[in-house]
This record gives sequence, C-alpha cells and structure tokens, in this order.
Amino acid sequence: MRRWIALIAFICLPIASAHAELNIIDAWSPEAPPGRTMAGFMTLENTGDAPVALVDGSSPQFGRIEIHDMINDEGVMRMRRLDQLVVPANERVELKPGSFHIMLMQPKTTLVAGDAIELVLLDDEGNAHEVTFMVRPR
Ligand SMILES: [Cu+2]
Repeated sequence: MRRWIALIAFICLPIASAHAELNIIDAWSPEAPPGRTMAGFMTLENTGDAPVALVDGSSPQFGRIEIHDMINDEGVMRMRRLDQLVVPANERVELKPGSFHIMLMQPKTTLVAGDAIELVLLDDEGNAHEVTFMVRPR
C-alpha cells in the first residue's frame, strides 16, 4: 500500500508542478495614424516552472494579430512573423521597439493616446492570456 502511494505521488508531482503563470507588465502601444497597423510592447514574466509558448492572438479592435521579431538582414532591419514566442520558466521576455512585438493589424477603429487595446494571447496549450495595451503618444 505504501509503495502505491509513493508511486502515485511520483507520477502526480511533475503534472502538478508544470503550472505556467504568465504576468503581463507595462503593456503599451504607440499612437499611429488612423487605419495604420499598430505595435504592442510589454514585458512577459513567467513565474511558473514550465515554459509558455505564445502562438496566436486576437482582439475585437483589430482584424489580425501577429507575433513579430526584428532581424538584421544585411544591415537592414526587417520584421519577421514568428510561429511562436517562448517565455522560458522563471524568466522574462521583453517586447520593445526594435525587437519582439505584437503586430496589431487591420484596425477597426481609430485609437488615440489614452485608449485601451484589449488582446487575448493564446499559448500552445490553449490557455488564454489577457493583455490591455495602453495607447501612448508617439
Ligand atoms: Cu511587426
């Protein structure tokens, strides 16, 4: 009997500990001319002990959301769409100008400084992570 309890505890422990907690810190977006694609920046903090892989996003205020990176292509900075953005366990990933960012495409309304952009990011396990970007003057 004791052996069974030990075995069950052994099996359950990794599952119970694989708990992903993602904190969204200082989410903001620079104001853009009406109708133009916008960018979302923030710091993602994973306080869990399993990596979180963000794979998709959606917003009622935009027609399309993509996760982007910037790469140096022979001296020219270019944006590149990522299939996933991984936040390792117990680490932070910074989304900032010139680096990782959320591409907010096909705006449905004009958003000005002080407005809020509501976004849901999905990870590869189907968990939804809510983000509110505050629009700031450029
Ligand atoms: Cu981009």
